[in-house]
Amino acid sequence: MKLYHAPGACSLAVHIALREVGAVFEGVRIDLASHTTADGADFHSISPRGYVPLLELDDGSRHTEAAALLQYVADLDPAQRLIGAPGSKRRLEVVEWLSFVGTELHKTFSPWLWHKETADSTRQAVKDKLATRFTELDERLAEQDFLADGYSVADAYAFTIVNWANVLALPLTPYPHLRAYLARVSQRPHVQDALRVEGLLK
Ligand SMILES: N[C@@H](CCC(=O)N[C@@H](CS)C(=O)NCC(=O)O)C(=O)O
Repeated sequence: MKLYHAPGACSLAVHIALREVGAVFEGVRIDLASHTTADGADFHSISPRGYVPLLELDDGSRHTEAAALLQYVADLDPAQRLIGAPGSKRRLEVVEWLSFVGTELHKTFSPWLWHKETADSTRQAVKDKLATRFTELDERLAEQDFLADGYSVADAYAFTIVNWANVLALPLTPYPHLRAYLARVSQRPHVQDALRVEGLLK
């Protein structure tokens, strides 16, 4: 397998999950500013939308969408319990959180807060929406250590996206449980490995 990814981008979640299940994979780093691979190839010829993450399976097929890739990777080793069995309540819960992170967090941050041409009014509306979602997460994480019952791929995804608040200097001080959660997830050995490989550890 090959994971096309960029340091600290949403692809970090899939990178973490691949390590959690012990998958054998090659990481291919993409420069998202120029949409090129390290050897100068045009990334659009590989990923027509120009997006990471993209997972290339050993049969050569290419697949996208973080939430889908996370489910696929979690299923590679059910013993890791990164997602529940089909039809189980755990699976429903994990997929529910994957969808929440994808639609309520990931696509609220991105592209709006990453593009300097975003109007101030839009920027403020996005920050207000994120604040309500962070409050909800903070309340949940006051009650339990992870989003679902036990660590799952939804946590790899949430960890990756909520950390963008730190990069973008959005204060997380009002959310002590969310901050403790980020610290908890970051200490997982495979999360540390992924952060190290992506050059994100100080
Ligand atoms: N719907 C896609 C979105 C992926 C996405 O937004 N990727 C960003 C990085 S986090 C990207 O590659 N952006 C490059 C660009 O906009 O050209 C998914 O959920 O995987």
